[in-house]
Amino acid sequence: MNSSLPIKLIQSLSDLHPKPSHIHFQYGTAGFRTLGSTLDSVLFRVGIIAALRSKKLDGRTIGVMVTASHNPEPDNGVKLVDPRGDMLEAAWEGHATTISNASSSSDLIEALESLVQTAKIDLSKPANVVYARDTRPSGPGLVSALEDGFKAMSATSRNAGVATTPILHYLVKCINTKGTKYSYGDDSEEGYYRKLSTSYKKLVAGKAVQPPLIVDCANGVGALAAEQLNEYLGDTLQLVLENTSVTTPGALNNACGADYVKVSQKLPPSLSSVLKPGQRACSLDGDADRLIYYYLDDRGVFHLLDGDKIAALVAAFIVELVKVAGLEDQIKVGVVQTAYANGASTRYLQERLPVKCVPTGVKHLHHAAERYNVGVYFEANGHGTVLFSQPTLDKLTEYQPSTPAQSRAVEHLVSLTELINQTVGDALSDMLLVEVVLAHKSYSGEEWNSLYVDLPNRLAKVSVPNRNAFRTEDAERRLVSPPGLQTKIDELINRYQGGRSFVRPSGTEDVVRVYAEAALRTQADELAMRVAGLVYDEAGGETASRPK
Ligand code: G16
Repeated sequence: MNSSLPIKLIQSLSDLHPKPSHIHFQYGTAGFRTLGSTLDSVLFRVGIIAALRSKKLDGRTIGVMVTASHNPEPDNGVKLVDPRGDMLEAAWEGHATTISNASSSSDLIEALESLVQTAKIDLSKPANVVYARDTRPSGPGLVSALEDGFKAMSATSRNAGVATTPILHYLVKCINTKGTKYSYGDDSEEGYYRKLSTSYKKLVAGKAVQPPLIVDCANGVGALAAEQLNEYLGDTLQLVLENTSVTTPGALNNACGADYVKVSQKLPPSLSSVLKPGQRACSLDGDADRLIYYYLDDRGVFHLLDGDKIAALVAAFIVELVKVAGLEDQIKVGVVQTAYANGASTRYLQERLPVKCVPTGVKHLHHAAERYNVGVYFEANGHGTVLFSQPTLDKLTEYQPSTPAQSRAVEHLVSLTELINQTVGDALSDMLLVEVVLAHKSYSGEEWNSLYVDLPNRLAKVSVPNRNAFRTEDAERRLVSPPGLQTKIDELINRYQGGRSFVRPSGTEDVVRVYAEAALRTQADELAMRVAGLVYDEAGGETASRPK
């Protein structure tokens, strides 16, 4: 067996994928993400890194997802998935950044040799990877660069084709748990649809069938998956799929999808003639890992049911089931949010449950949620899931209920553990979860929305020459750099009743993000624009774009 890097092979393949000299790549909030046309060398190198990560973990299968999720269509990206189906270990994000920036093939080999040494990788171990891509036009070309990376390391690879990000995470976990007592499911797309639809049917058995649900698929890969899921659901839930044009150039995430709805706080224009007052609708994002619900009231006014509202709905439902099951002393539920969580949601949840605030990025929320018996995590943008710890799963299987009501509640909890994609936020799994709770509570969108009243809020973004000049602390709620800017922001906040605002660099787009909320809509808008103005001035005016 070979115990050194195949230098000649790497060198010759790497020469086919030169790094553009003017770009610095960074493994950010959700992997590498930038203009698809610049990512060829990154994909090749990620292929090698995935193989090395697998070797480091004794040949366990690593996932690679080629997607830029909510970003505009010309962007693309790539992220690595660890064997449990969760995000790449943080230390390796640094390795990935270093390796992606090696300027020549020989520098690349030097960087790889250094990683092999520092991470103590036994190169004689096998390398196994599974990969997928979303529907972006740049996807096929980038995938072939990725495959060259696998080839350079003689990795065994499985192509999962065009799939949603959560399906890829699901496959990774299934492959790595296959044949063990922790088997997560059948490692196929069909296995995924079967697992979700079977548990959904169990959970809604005996409940009135919900009226059809309108699903805005963002013209992305979620359209293909939702179509499949619709068939498995049969007449237990009818999904009316909209924005399903996966091959129309420029359509992806354009004036539709979860990010559009959340940021603009309005209906995708394409739904205006489709959605009737009182009807439920939801939007997925470009790779179907985020979900936002909404409805129009009797007067046709739009109401948003975002990730915070999903967290409140779901957490309350699980707490109630745990209580009915007679397990409230043994199973503790906690919630994880980020600074973007609406202040009203945080207050609502804190009155009922432990709540933790962490920096943006599913990886941060996921790790914090793992510390609870049941950890409910959702970003306000609709990205999230629920994690049941292994001891909790064991407890649910071993528990001997003493009444029929307890028994039913435990069965429901067990079915929820099957319905929820516990590897990562999953729009389709989360959608079924929401539908289960609505069916059980007989809630309309309006009743769900009335759990608490959102504080008016506004998101804005400012393009700046160097977003890394903006550094934060306290779970991104305060800026430490540029010096003095936080003091100016604080002074502004103090002028607005119920004012809260923060500024942070995006990890997925080349912008600085601004969030603001206040007691009144006009004030939230004004505060956001004024804070964005401060960022714009600080960044040097001329080279920054006007806040949007
Ligand atoms: C990704 C991350 C999310 C994050 C979002 C925005 O979502 O997975 O956790 O909230 O980017 O991040 P940022 O504000 O740093 O740009 P997605 O759906 O685009 O993969």
